[in-house]
Amino acid sequence: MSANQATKKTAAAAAVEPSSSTHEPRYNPAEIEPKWQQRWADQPDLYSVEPASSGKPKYYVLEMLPYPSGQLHMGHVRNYAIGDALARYMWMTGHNVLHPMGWDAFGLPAENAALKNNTPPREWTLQNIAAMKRQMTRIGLSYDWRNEVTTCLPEYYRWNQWFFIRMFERGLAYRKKSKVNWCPECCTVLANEQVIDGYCWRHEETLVEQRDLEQWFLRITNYAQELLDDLSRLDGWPEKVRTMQRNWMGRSEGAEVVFQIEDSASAPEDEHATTRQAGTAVLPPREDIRTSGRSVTVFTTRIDTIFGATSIQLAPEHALVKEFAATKPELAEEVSKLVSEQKQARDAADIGTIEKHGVFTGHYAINPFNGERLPIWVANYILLDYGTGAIMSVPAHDERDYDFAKKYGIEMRIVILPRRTKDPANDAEEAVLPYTAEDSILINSGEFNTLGNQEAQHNMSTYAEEHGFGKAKVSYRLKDWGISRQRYWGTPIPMLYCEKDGIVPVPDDQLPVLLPENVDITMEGGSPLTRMPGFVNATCPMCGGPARRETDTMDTFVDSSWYFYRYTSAKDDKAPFDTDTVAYWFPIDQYIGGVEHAILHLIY
Ligand code: ANZ
Ligand code: ZN
Repeated sequence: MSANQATKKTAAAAAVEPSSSTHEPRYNPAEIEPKWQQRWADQPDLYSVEPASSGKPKYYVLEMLPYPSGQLHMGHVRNYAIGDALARYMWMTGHNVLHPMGWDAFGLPAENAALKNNTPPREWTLQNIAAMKRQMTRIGLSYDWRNEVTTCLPEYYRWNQWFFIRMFERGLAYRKKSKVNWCPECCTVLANEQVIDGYCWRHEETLVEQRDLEQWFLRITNYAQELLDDLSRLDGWPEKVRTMQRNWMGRSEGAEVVFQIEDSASAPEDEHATTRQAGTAVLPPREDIRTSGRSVTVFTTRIDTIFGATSIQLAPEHALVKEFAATKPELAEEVSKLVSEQKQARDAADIGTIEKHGVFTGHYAINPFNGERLPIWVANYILLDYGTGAIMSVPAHDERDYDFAKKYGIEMRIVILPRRTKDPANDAEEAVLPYTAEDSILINSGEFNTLGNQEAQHNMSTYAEEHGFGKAKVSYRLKDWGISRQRYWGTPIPMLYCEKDGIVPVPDDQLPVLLPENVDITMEGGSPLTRMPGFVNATCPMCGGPARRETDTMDTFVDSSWYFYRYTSAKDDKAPFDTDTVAYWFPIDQYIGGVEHAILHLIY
């Protein structure tokens, strides 16, 4: 503001408030703020919760907890000013208010800062917390600091470990092979944030690969339907957020159908397969077919189109492909190309859009609805970890199958038409493919002809179930939550590996498994924990023999998946929280946070 403007403004103010001086500024922060800050500091309980016995109605204001980067930014102030105003309003209207704050204090930036400035992650983090807390206090945010939560301290993360072991005991925490980002130059696993457009952040010319590593998962898919159903109980949440969550869980109603695989030794000399390279056409049913005893199960949302299936497509890493390739080196080679194409696509969404490639396996499956022989292909657009990793391909009625079939000359057969169809033969002739409408009627589908697609889906699923080759099935996009990180600054996963007893949890009375300090953080060779014999070498609680300690740490979303319970009794050292106190404060009356957390953080 220029001096001139300032004078004008003061003069205007003076006009409405004649008592204030024209020369003194009306608001002098340097004078007035320290005065009130001191008054607040003199009353440390000013914003503390009262006991339930106060008889006042309770009100829980929860704000997303910040990552302690070192300085508040305007985004924080915007979010926290809302919570502050609300909490004050609730106090003034006679409520018992819980208005807590904490620090989402584990995570990669602390390790990067440690590398850069040679400060240990713990020290760097705690300094940042102190600085941000000073700022919050200075702007007068009304927090109950008695219930402060700092996720990187053992008082907190011991309960992550305790929860993990409880989940392990119930089969909800488990290990399986899964893909990680691997930089062949660094020889280490990279976090997603360290992969920039598919390249290593430290090696601009090195493409990051996907490698299989044994990792820990939480079985959140057990709760997919419950999560979805309960979205309708989230009154007052923006519809946008609920829609994002619904899409993330991605419920699909469809069917699984089992196709028997033909015994290739018994298969007749097949001119289609040999002369036209790859079994381009569907072959008619044969009386003398023998099956190999093997089968492939597909997931489809359009079982009503099954008479239009003209091939089976497998994900490149499907178990059956490995079997087929074991005796066929040419196939193995082609498949490994498809696998690496998928690896270079960054995520599932990309896989759907990459240039489609595939290879014929030389094997056939039998359509259980009409006995036709369908060539089995491997295709790069089929995901291993959705549905069953295998599909029936219906090129006349599916975009991706259409592109693929067109490229490889695979037959297309029309089996659905618009309901208004009077002359199916003619309309089929004139149909523009792919014809993908939901609302349609069946043709070329044997006893199911003329049914509407909904009825057909129902009848065909039932038919498959009655004949023992399929059933109605719901699939979800939601996947189990991979929580292993090959990093230092996180909660150690409290598990041991014993040669004799296998995977053994750390006994409760040995918790917390402390994260060691004085660690040499370098990027070389994965997590620094693997290079600390004092951490890795442990004793098996079952047999007393030597055991190796798990060196993976937990994803920081584990920390932020339950901090809002901890706020209700943050100093409890007997339990993660007290159920009576939680029962009093919950449900949270108002949550304030950014929409960027609508999925992942808020779902976990
Ligand atoms: C045959 C079919 C015919 C299909 C048709 C669609 C249309 P949503 O709705 O997303 O669940 N599919 C199944 N598993 C797959 C996988 N692992 N990778 C790639 N595609 C897969 O999609 C379900 C449909 O996506 C399934 O239904 C299957 O193609 C395909 F006219 O089966 B459908
Ligand atoms: Zn043992």
